[in-house]
Amino acid sequence: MKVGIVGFAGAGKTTVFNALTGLAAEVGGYGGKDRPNLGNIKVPDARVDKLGDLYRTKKRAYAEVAFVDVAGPAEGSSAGGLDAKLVAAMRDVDALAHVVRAFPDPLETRPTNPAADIAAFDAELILSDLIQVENRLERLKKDQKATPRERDLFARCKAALDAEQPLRALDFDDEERHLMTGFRFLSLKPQMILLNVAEADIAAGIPAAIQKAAQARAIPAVTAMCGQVEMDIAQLAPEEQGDFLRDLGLPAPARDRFIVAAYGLLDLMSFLTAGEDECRAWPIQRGTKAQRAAGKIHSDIERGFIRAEVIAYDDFIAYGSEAKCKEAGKLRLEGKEYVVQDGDIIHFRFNV
Ligand SMILES: Nc1nc2c(ncn2[C@@H]2O[C@H](COP(=O)(O)OP(=O)(O)O)[C@@H](O)[C@H]2O)c(=O)[nH]1
Ligand SMILES: [Mg+2]
Repeated sequence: MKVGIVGFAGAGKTTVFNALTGLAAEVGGYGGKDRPNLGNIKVPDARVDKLGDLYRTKKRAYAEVAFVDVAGPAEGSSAGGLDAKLVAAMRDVDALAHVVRAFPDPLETRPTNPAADIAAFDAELILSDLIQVENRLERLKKDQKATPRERDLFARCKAALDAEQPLRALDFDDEERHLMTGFRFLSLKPQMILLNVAEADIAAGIPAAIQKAAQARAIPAVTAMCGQVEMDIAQLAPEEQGDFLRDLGLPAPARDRFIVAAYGLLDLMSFLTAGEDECRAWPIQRGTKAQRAAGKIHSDIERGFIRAEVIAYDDFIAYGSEAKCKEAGKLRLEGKEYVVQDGDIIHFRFNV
């Protein structure tokens, strides 16, 4: 699962990527760079920390999200538009984190207008999808084997795109989604907005107009950060970060909030394993059943699955230990069809 850090040139994508990863990819690279920056980022999870403290173990493992900073448009492409290569690269990711510039352009070539950029970016995605949908409809017209269902589906897509509506705003059933998977439509991908604000606006919150613009486009999450400041924080030694944040009046780096939001955007959640040797968060797709979830840990556990012993995280914290949860009847035995919930602490029983 991969989140693409996308947006117009100069919006601060690479800066944000550096802030997330603590790496130092070249910022302001407007031309010549073909290879995307790639990084795996740990999803902060206070539950893992708390369990680690209770079990007195230093070994803690977090879920991870892969982020890719798609290479910037080649030199000479217009400052506003999206480069074709960039559009193609976006097909490859599972969700889009759209970095929107809300700080003054250092080159002063373009005005700062985040609401307009949100719409303009979506218009590019919609146009790219529309071309594909129209091609598909043409072919379906000639294809004797095409079903009315499929024709209707793509006609419905075309009507929405013609009306400048992203596909993510429509409802599709499983069969329809299946018919569409090969296309990897850009406007169907879950999208969130990362408003890249000036240092002076760090504490200001998200303007209502931006919040509204996002909602109108079926974009569920907006987070704000100052990419530049976050990048500086990420490049400090951990023990220096606290002082720096205090000076800025920030409770925590904004990147944590952003990573957690991106994790949700991928429709991921975590179940937990806890013990003296390790406390760990395991990422699974929402709706995953117990036997499949077991396979995340090891294929042997999935194959030999007998049952899952489950304690909800909140119960564990309320009662303080596994033994006390058992006494209170808070340890549940679940079968392979059980749909795992976020924060379930699970011990799998299995045959070898
Ligand atoms: N003032 C300010 N400048 C920024 C911020 N984020 C990025 N920049 C500057 O904007 C320019 C483009 O940033 P970059 O990350 O390369 O943008 P990209 O083209 O989207 O990858 C660089 O000169 C950055 O230093 C920010 O939060 N505040
Ligand atoms: Mg860049």
